[in-house]
Amino acid sequence: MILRTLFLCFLFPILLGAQNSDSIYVAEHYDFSEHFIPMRDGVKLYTIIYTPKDKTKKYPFLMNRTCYNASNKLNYRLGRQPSMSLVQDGYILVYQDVRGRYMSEGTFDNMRPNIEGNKKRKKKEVDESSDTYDTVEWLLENIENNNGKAGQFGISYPGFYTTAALPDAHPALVASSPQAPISDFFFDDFHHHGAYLQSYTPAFAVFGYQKDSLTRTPWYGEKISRFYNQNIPDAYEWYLDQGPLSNITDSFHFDNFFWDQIVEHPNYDEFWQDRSILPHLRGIDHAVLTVGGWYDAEDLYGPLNIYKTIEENNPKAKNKLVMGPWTHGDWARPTKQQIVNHIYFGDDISAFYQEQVELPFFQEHLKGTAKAELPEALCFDTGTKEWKEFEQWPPEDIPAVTLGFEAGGKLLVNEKGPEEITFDYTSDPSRPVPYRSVTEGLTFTPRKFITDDQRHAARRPDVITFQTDVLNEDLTIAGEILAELLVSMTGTDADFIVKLIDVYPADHPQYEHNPDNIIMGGYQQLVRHETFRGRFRESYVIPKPFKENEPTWVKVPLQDILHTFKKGHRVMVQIHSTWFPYIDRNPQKYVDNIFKATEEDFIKSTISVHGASSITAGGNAIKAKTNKP
Ligand code: PG9
Repeated sequence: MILRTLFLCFLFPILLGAQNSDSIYVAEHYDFSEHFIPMRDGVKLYTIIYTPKDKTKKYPFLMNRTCYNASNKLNYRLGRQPSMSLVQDGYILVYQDVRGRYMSEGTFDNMRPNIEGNKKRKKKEVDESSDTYDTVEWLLENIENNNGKAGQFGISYPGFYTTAALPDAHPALVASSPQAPISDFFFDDFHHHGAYLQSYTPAFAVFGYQKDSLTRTPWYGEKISRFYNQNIPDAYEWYLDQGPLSNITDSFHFDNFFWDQIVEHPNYDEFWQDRSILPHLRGIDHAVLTVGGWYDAEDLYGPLNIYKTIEENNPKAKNKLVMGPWTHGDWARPTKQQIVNHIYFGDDISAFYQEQVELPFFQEHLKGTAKAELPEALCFDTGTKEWKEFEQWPPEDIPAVTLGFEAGGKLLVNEKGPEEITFDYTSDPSRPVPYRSVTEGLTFTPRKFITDDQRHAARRPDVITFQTDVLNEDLTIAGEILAELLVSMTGTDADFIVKLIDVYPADHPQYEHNPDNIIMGGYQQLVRHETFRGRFRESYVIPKPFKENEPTWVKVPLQDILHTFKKGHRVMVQIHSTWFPYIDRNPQKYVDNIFKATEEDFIKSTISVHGASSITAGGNAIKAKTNKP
């Protein structure tokens, strides 16, 4: 016993390197094993399994399938996935490299399309659903001391794998938590309604890796590493200096199959449609807890639309939604103070979620040791900074508001503006609207902009800005937002960026937690934004140029919010047509594929937004007025 204590207290941490107490806990309470699990087509998937040492009880499986290297979970370093609340509650923890990634055999396919078909166990075709099915079957038969039940969770791309297991799920799979899941790559991550997120370009590094190599370490490729490793103090100027996206293709074209897919499929063609998991979310009868962050700049479309699609198509599913004041994956981090850029939302918000939401969810469905009593939708109001419970999402008992535009930059509430006026600006792709209020270096993916101050944009002539009078009472907007813009232009193509902004009163006090000592008086906090590439206004599949100076409707669906604009604040809307380098520049002269546009294609365009335009904010605004996702 003395030697064991000595090992654990002194030698073990040294052996594990500077491991934290979590790793020591895992090593003390779990046994580790590695496996190559055979799928129905013979391909073997590398799987790491941690089984509780205490054999007096039987445990459910809790599985995480990933394209980001299961080997990161070696040496008891689980990286807070799942949370320590779950680790201490005791589960058989399973981490698997998906087909064709890292140590697993087979060929990787980006967002591998789901193969429709009941009970795939009788079919030889494979997809993520059948791979998960076969994995659960093998675990039940080969891992001792299991209680016959399996759960799964995943954040981001792993969240897609969690979702992709839902159709034709194994009967033992009874609890799933897709967290910031990708649902459709044409609306998540790299694209926003057809516009490319240029600031995301370094993120391709995670896919600069050779498809078929059996390796524990990623291979980023020499050229993409240039993006990944260099110190660029001003991404706005650097990307502008790069010129059109076609120059970026030349920079790291041969290292990256994913970039080639983006470039060769600029429209919502079958390549992207086949990879959306949304059309397959049927026949689901087990518990699903979908989690997202209101400030998740990578995957916000995914959690909202996966929850809504399951809700619409699966009456038997015990389908819940949690939306917190988080950026990508914050809820899984041990963050004490939840701060997004300069905005402080409160303490222990992630701990609350881990201990009071996620843990009881899995305990209830995998062990029967708790009754989670979760509401249908648990959503954080980012204005009042408090959790609110809803019987449905979007709620129908909070009325949607209509926002209209009047001369002089007046934003009207529940009133449309005069149709005869127009609001004109000249959009110049050589001097695009910066997406940050400060100079920012190269980012792996964009984050801080999402609650950033918008005063730098409000002062630009190529941004049209409208704001309400000072609110004399709180105004809560809950649900979807749809901007219906009647526009005309001297060019033949354009993007439309629509922003909803919370304007603080001039005397707003500083925040308690304000590491950058930002003056909050007059702060114009971005609440929600969206970019719509106008060529897709009639169809994401068949883009269409604009006719010069012909008034044309463009409907811009913004992601849901739950935000109370407090008494004394104002509501602001900004509309413009460049937002750089967050969004790639639209040449504004129609070309078939903007990824292949050349310098000569880029033109200035005078754009008019007509007074008939308006925004509907709240409830099912998008669903009610469009047939688009
Ligand atoms: N959705 C995020 C991502 C996807 C693809 C490339 C880079 C990032 C994620 O999985 O984190």
